Amino acid sequence: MADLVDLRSDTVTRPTPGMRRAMADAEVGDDVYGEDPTVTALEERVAALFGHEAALFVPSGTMGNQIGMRLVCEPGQEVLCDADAHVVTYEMGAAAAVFGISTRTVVSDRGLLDARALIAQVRPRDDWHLTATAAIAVENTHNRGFGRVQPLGELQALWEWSRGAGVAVHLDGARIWNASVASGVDLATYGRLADTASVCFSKGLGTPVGSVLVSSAERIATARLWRKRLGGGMRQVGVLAAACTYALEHHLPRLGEDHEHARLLAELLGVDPATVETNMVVVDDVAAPMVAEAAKAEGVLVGQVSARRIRLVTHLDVDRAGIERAAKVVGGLVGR
Ligand code: TLP
Repeated sequence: MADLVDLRSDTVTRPTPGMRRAMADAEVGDDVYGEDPTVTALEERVAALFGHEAALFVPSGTMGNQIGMRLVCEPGQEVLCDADAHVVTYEMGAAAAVFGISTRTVVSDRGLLDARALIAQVRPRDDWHLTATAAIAVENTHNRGFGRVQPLGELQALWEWSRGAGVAVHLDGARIWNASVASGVDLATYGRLADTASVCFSKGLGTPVGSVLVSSAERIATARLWRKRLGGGMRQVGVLAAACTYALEHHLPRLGEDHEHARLLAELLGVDPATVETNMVVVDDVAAPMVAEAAKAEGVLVGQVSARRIRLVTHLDVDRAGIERAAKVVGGLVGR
């Protein structure tokens, strides 16, 4: 059988030979002592890219999100977000389980940020009865929203309102790179519309691990304590930071290819192209477990989002031939 085409997620990529060499060559030190030069350089670079003062290298997007939210929300206060947000869907209830943070959700149209709808739900800090809304979490691109890019106008409207209201904005930017490539909006513009932002290298950028949390210098100093407390203090971790630096230089510039592949896949599967803004293709009204199993038997892996929905995510380990093969296999199974 030809090589497996794994479209379950863009997290499944393996480090390329060039990335492995960069990892092997990395200068390292003990990062808990703040002595790993490769980590420090990455943190400085990412902070600058997103227009923030400081950054912290963390093991995962989940840790970046959860510490990011904790920096702007006290136990007993709430974070408001949309009902399909990763932070409340796929992070194992961490905000409540780990930090005592309450979350409240607003139903959205496939993840689309609606600043007014969120603002309308915000609860004040000075009421004796209510759980105060300390922060709003935004996801860009939106995972369960089929990789949708959030409209810049909505992000700006939320940010401008939040300054007067004293409510913080956290950005789950696991795939902010895809948003930037698709929209042409630069990373710093997105970064400046958030108090805290978590960005991932282990999705479209293809590293084996690694996320970075950006914010003010003061908040990042606190984030460093939280990371250690959670067991996320890492030692000679420049080997991983080097993979991230490599990815910024070699994989970020090619990310548009993944979007082209997603569009091609959608076209071949007869999926509405309007639903494909970045690197995800979602097919609805299918018997997801059956399709996933039968596709696997033919060497194509797809993600099951629900009983009736599959997700196919393009990434750096899948080329055009792989996309065509996947389309043939999956198209045959879903009758499109
Ligand atoms: N998403 C994963 C799964 O958890 C669903 C995937 O395969 O898409 N924010 C967003 C928007 C994400 O999509 C993810 C990962 C994360 C955060 C968490 O990143 P990790 O897995 O590094 O904790």
